Amino acid sequence: MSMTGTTSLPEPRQAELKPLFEPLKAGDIEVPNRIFMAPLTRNRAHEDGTPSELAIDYYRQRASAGLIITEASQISAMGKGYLDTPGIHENSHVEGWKKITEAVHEAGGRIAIQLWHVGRISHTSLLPGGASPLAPSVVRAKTQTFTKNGFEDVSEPQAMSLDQIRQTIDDYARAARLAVKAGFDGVEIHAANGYLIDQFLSDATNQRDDEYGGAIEHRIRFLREVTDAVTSEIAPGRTGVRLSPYGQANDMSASDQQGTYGVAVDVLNGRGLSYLHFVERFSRDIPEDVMAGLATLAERWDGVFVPNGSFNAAEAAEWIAAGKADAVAFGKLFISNPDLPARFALGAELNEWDQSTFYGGGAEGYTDYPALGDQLTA
Ligand code: 8OZ
Repeated sequence: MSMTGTTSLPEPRQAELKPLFEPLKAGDIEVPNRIFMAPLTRNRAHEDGTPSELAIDYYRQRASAGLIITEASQISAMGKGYLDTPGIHENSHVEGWKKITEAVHEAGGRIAIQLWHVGRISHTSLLPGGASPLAPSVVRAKTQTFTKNGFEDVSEPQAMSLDQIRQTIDDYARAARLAVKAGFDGVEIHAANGYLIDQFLSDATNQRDDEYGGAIEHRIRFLREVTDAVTSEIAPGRTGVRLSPYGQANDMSASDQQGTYGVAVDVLNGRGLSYLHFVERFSRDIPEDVMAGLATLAERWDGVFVPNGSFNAAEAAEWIAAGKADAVAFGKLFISNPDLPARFALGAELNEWDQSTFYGGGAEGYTDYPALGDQLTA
C-alpha cells in the first residue's frame, strides 16, 4: 500500500518544515496540510474528454496533498486546445470524474477541478466542425499546440460575439454544476497562462471596443462575470482562481502588469473565495522587480494565497512562516513523487521527473512513480 490519506503523515523531522503541516481553512475547504498539488496537463484522457481509468490511480496515489487541483479541464468543446485533455461538459465526463473523486476521498484526500477555456490557443482540427478558436479579438498567438499531427501553429481565432461570450459564461456555470455532481470539493477558475480569461485581461490580446474591452475596468468584466456564474453554482468558499501576472506563456504580454492584475485582484476580493493561486515563475531566475511586483499583488489579496513555481520544501515553509503564502502548490515534484508530503516530512530522497512522459502516453511516467512504502516492500 502507498502512503496516502491524511492520518498516515509522519511528524516533520525538520522543525523548519512544520508550517507546511499545519491545517488550513481555504474558504470552505479544510485542508490538513499546506502542500497543494498544482494543476498538471497530462494528455491521457479519452478522445471524448472522459478521464481515463488510469487517472483514478494517478489521483488516488496523490491523495495526501493538502488539496489536489486537477489538470485543466475544458468547460466546452470549444474550450479545448490540445489533444486528449479531459472535459467537464458531458455526463460521461461526470461519470469518469466521479470515480476519481470517490477514490481520492476514500484515500482521505480533497480534490478541486480546474475549469479551463483555452480561447485562441487551439487549432481548427481540435474544435467542433473545424471551427476557428474563440478569442476576444482576432490576434493570433505565436505559439504551437499539440494535435493529431504533432506540434502545430495555433489557428487564427475569431472575435467572440456578445452571444458567444454569454454562451461561454453559461458553459462555466454548467461546468461548476457538473463539478458538484461529480463530487469535487471545489473548482479552480483557470485565469492564467494566456488562456481565454487572461486573453480578455491583457490589452495585447483584447482589442475590443465594447463593454468587454478597452480600459481595464472593461477588460475585467469577463473574469467578473465568469466568477459570478461559477459561484452561482458552487459556494465562493469552494472556488479558487489562478492568475499569472507577468506571465509570458502562450505569447502573453500586457502593457501595465501591476495595473491589470491589481484590478483583477480587486475584483476577486471581498467574495469569500477559497483561495487565490499565482503562477509565480516557471523557472527560478525571475527578475527581482517581477518578484516584488508579484508580492505587492499578493498583499492586495484579502484571502488565502497559494503561490506556485519551482519551490522546494524549505522555501515553501519559509514563505508560509513569513506570512508570504498560506499554502504552496507543487507541480513537477508531484508528478514524480505521489507521496510528496510524506517525503518532505521524513526528509526522504525525491524521485526525479522524466519530462518525456509529461504529456500523453500511458502508465509510464504517470502511475508508476514509486511511493516510499512501495520501495520498502519492493
Ligand atoms: C502544459 C501543456 C498544456 C497546457 C497551462 C493548462 O499552462 C496548461 C498547460 C500546460 O496552464
